[in-house]
Amino acid sequence: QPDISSILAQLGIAGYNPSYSTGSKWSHAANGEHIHSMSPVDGEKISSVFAASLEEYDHVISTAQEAYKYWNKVPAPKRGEIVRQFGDALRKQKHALGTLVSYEMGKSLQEGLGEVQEMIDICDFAVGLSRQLYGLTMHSERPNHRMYEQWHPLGVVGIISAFNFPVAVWSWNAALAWVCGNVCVWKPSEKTPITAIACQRIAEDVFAANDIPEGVSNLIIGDAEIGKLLSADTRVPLVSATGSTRMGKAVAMQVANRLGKSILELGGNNAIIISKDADLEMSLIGAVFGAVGTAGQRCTSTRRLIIHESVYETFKAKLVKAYGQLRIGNPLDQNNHVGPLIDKDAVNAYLASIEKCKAEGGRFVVEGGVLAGDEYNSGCYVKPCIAEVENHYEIVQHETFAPILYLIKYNDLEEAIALQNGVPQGLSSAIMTLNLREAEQFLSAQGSDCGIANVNIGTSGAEIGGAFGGEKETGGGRESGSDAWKAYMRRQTNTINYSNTLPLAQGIKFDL
Ligand code: UN1
Repeated sequence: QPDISSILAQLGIAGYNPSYSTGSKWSHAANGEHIHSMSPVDGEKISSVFAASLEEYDHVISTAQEAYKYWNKVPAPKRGEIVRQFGDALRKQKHALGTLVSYEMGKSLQEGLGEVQEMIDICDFAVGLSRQLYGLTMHSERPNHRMYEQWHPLGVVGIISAFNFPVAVWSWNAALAWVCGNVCVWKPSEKTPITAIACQRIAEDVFAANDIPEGVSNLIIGDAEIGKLLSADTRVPLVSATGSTRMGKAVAMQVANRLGKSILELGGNNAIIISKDADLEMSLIGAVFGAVGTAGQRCTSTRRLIIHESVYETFKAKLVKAYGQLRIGNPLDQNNHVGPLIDKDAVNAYLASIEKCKAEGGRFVVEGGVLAGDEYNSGCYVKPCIAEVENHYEIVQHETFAPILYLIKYNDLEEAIALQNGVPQGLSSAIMTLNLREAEQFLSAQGSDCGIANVNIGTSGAEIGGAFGGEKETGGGRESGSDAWKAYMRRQTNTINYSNTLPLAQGIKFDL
């Protein structure tokens, strides 16, 4: 077991039990409700924090608004320089933070470190971006006129993140939002507040070292109530939310009600099509990692395999064999493949899904179950399982955040694509094939309807350079790379007349 108290000390958060932070000041609420962070690894309490009160929430937002007045005047490349320093600070703390992510969330140490690497990568991306917030120039139809567009920051950006990527998803939003000139208010999952505190500490030291006033990076602890406040608050022009479709719909409706902007990154129900022309060894690694990695708790986790009937039995046998070799246990032990689920509620949801699947006619070829014994004391360790199902089962249409993999048989590619698209969610998708025609058909407009479509790669493990997000019930938002930054800014079209007359557009005459 890692020495968690020395890790908390190294991260500078030993004895921190806040309800919020605006940067330099950490509030230790006297009367807020306690939130205990329990590790799913061993069931031990890591530390406690407090839910922020309404007054504290208001204080955070007004501090952020004040900071915005300063921050939007800092030139973008200078903002990028500060984000560069933040990335460097993360490099120094990569091991400590990655270990804490693994211990608080339960993902493998490799994945915890990988998550911090994603944070570093997005900082590098944002630094470059800080000199590339480009607008277009257009030719005006009027003589001696110039037309162009520029991008301005929005103001206070609310970030609601989920437990499964407790630090990386915040950084995708925050690093871009900062270089764009916004200030951020982060509400992390109440299941993983300690890693959030660690990130905020790292960020605030960097801002302070650059004499930036408090309020550019803000953290607020709480449950769905804080999410509701952010969603309804006209002082928060953009809310970026990651989590369940149910949560996202609530956020979307609140934000839309005031015509605010939102970026939604919600549930996935990701499938890999395994074609008759697939490299089955490669497919096996992609499928198993996608299904059991992070104990099936990624939005991009592989939930369904749509397998060609000619390779179905062979591939099923390979899967069953591979699942037999999986080592489940402490995620900090690098010999293990699969760690725990986040908490006992998640275990119950997993068990309920298995029951529902059986009731609908699903046949389990690898049985699930909760593990018992010393090593599994937290009660959160479950067996990854596999069921043969029909795509239309209600449970198959639903995202269960657990390592339950569904197998579906197909015989022609159009049918496979229809099955892959035949769910309410639209995040990630993949085809395993060495056949160019199949690959291109899958990527065409008649192919996958998801935000992410891969060939000969699984559904999870996206790089930060691409835009990340999906369609339909996944929410439609895009975060991270490509031009996702535009969602954090407002576009302004500017037309300038340098003639000595006032010609009107469309040739309209208006003489006085
Ligand atoms: C998520 O599960 O919310 O593609 C994000 C991946 C990661 C991000 C997942 N880079 O699996």
